[in-house]
Amino acid sequence: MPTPAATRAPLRIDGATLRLVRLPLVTPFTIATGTLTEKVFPLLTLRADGLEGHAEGVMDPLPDYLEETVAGAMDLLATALIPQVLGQRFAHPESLARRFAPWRANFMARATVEMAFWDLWAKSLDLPLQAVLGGEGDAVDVGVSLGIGPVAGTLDRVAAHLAQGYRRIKLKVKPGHDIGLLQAVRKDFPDAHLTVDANCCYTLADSDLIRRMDEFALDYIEQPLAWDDIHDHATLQQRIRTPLCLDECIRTVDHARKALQTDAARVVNIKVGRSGGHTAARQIHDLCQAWQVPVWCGGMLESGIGRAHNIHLSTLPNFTKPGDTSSASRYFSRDIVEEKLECVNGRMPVPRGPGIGVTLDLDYLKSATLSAQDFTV
Ligand code: OSB
Ligand code: MG
Repeated sequence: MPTPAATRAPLRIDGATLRLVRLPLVTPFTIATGTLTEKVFPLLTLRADGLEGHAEGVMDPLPDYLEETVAGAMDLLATALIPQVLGQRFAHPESLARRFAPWRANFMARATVEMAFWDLWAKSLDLPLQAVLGGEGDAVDVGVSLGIGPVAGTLDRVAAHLAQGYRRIKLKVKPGHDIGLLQAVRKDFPDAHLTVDANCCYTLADSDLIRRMDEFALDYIEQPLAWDDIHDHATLQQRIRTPLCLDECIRTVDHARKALQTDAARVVNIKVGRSGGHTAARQIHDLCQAWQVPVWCGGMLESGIGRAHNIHLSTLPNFTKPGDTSSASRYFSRDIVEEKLECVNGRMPVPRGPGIGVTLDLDYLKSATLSAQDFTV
């Protein structure tokens, strides 16, 4: 529910800009399904009353994380989602999200519009996004997600990030790059908070192998099985001691409810950009809190715009495990926002100011923009 202070006369969306942006990654990022060397994403700006709200889409160019793609989302945004809200008045972001209710799935594309409106709406109230979401605090605990690479190099990266104060290390795994990696890392770092993320690359036929991960005292195992299979995760949880954490499987509040009811997730990774936006992300957060299931905020290698959204969301009370929102400089040599989003001793400061608290670096954004389309009423 909106807090009493967070109400206002309806805002009319009187313009929008949809850009396709490309940023090179400092180092390639490899997960079980493939390697990213650059980040290509839709960046949406919504306008009202002389204010602007921003958000980015978290889909990949290929449907290798979930089914959405950058090209598909750009088309859906331009032909359906943006026209559905342009010229319309909304008193609250929840009423905007309802405009998309008749349509199926496409939660990342929907989230792009919904999150841009949350930023705009918070700015219209002159409040930080965290305040209108119901979060508090100046900084959030974070860890890092380390992509797949040679074991020796991974050991060096684990050491370097622990030395920087990161609160947990998440290792990407895949068949053939799992037990041996864990043996090496656990031997050198006996006390580190360690997790693994399989990005859906195992099946129930690998239950014995996954059970061997119990001996490494992992905080949790993230998304070992198929992206759409809560049921099989529930079966797997009966066979292992380590808590399961779901990522890809949780795209709606209903998915979260089913996972909790079947004991398929004892931890939940909430990604606002994967779940239709802040309204649904907060509902998933609240539901997990009621079940006493801890959550943490995942990431999708976002630019400063998506990163700032993630940080604000992470200030809600049930985000009790370190998230993936690490320093922007780990991903990009230059970001499209003016502010530096850098961790201090494993804590990411919350950007100050209204809305998401970051501003576009328009010069650099221009050079990183592949296409731009303006929408007016
Ligand atoms: O599964 O969490 C994931 C990156 C791309 C696609 C999927 C995932 C990830 C990460 C990186 O783990 C998180 C981040 O540092 O932004
Ligand atoms: Mg994941």
